[in-house]
Amino acid sequence: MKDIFTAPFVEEMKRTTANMYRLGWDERNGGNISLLLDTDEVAEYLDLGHVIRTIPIGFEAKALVGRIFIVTGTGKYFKNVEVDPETNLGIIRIAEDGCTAELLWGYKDGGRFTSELPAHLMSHMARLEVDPQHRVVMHCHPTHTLAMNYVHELDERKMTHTLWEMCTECIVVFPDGVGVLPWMLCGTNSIGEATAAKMREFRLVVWGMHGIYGAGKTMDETFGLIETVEKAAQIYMLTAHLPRINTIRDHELRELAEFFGVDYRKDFLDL
Ligand code: 2HA
Ligand code: ZN
Repeated sequence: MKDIFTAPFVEEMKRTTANMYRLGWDERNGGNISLLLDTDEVAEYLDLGHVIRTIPIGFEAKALVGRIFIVTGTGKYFKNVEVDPETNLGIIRIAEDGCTAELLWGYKDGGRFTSELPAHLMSHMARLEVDPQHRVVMHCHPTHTLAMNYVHELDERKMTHTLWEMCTECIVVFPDGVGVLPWMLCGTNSIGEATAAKMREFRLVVWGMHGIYGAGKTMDETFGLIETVEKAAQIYMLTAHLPRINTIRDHELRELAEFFGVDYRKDFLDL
């Protein structure tokens, strides 16, 4: 059996949480990540017959039975994952009943997965239906994206359009746009269901006045999506109070999308 502390997926969780913390996206216990793992790969590191304990997940995730995830812990700080992954992360398998998580590793202090597990698992189910290669769900509180929520309409067409205008690469990176939810109580099945409904259409979902969710095939893709939105939101916040003299026009956004061959939300442009 290989040493779990050297597993690429543990390394990736450590590296990503550290990056997000240093970017200021995950203050205190803010943010959470779940990564769908390959069962055969996990078997190289863990005895899959050994369940440490079981934890109820609070809803039924039938479509994920048998699937294994590495997930950040509730109340845990991203800044601490790097130094103590076994306390701050856990590897769980969705049990046969679809309602229980079997802990295979981690949450060493008796902890459990993020309170946002409903939003994560429901988003995984939604994304896997539209993209079998999907693997990652990531949530955080990026500063400028959050600031933008207070001064920009929480409308997905308008917000996507504004973000696309802020950096040339935006429409190429997230041609599917950004879904937007109003402020909702977090940690609930309801916000999970609302997030998953948006995830059928978008890989990015803004939680009004809270933060953002990203989904992707890899950690880099997902991180890159959020990073690009955050950069655009930063440009917006640096310029929103100034007279706008120049902008990228809608016909130029279309030109970009067509040149790079991306399937973009044509209904989000005024052409
Ligand atoms: O886990 O970010 O939304 C802390 C949060 C809740
Ligand atoms: Zn949050």
